[in-house]
Amino acid sequence: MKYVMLLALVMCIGICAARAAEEEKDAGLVSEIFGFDAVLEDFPAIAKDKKPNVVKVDKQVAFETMDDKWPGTEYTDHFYIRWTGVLRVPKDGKYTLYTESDDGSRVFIAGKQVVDNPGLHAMEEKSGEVELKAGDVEIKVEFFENEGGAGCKFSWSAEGLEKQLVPATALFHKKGAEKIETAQAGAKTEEAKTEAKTEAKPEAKTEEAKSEVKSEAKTEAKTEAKSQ
Ligand SMILES: [Ca+2]
Ligand SMILES: [Ca+2]
Repeated sequence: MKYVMLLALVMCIGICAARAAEEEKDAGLVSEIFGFDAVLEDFPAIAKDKKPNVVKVDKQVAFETMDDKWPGTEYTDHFYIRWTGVLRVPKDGKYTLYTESDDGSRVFIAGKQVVDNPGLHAMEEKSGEVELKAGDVEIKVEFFENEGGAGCKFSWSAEGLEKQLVPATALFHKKGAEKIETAQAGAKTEEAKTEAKTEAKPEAKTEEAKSEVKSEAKTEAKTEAKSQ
């Protein structure tokens, strides 16, 4: 009897833990975008402490090639994007992952490269195979745009799973992972370019940005207080 109760307790803890783990994730991958002021002909080496220029969450990586500004940014050319989060795998099996991109892209699963689609080109597809277990696995999709059109699409297929864009129901990120400080909160691209050249200053700028935010918040608070 004691054994049965203990078993039930262990199972309950297991289920609760699994639920908690699921609840700690939000939909979409975190998209960190880095702008460059020169040609970008390959994946750039990004220093660990380098702050992205723009951070957002994308439900899917499903961008047809475009000449316009990349959604949510001022960038048309010379930028790099890193999408990170987890891929929710429906069942155990061998999966084929694909990127179709303009220009280069690649995919890492649990730190291991699965798709290699380098170089400068119009929309071009490359794929790689990987054995996956049902559940969440760490994923990183990288993409860079030099000039001309820019697009990136991430798809998958497996036995019983027809090739398709990886759906929003399979892409998540750890709650709060999107709260990444950007290189210049709200600064315009031109300013960003100047700043990038004088790399010593970003900290000072950030402090300024913070105090601006604070004073704005105060003004708002006052206005609200008055209206009440
Ligand atoms: Ca472009
Ligand atoms: Ca291009």
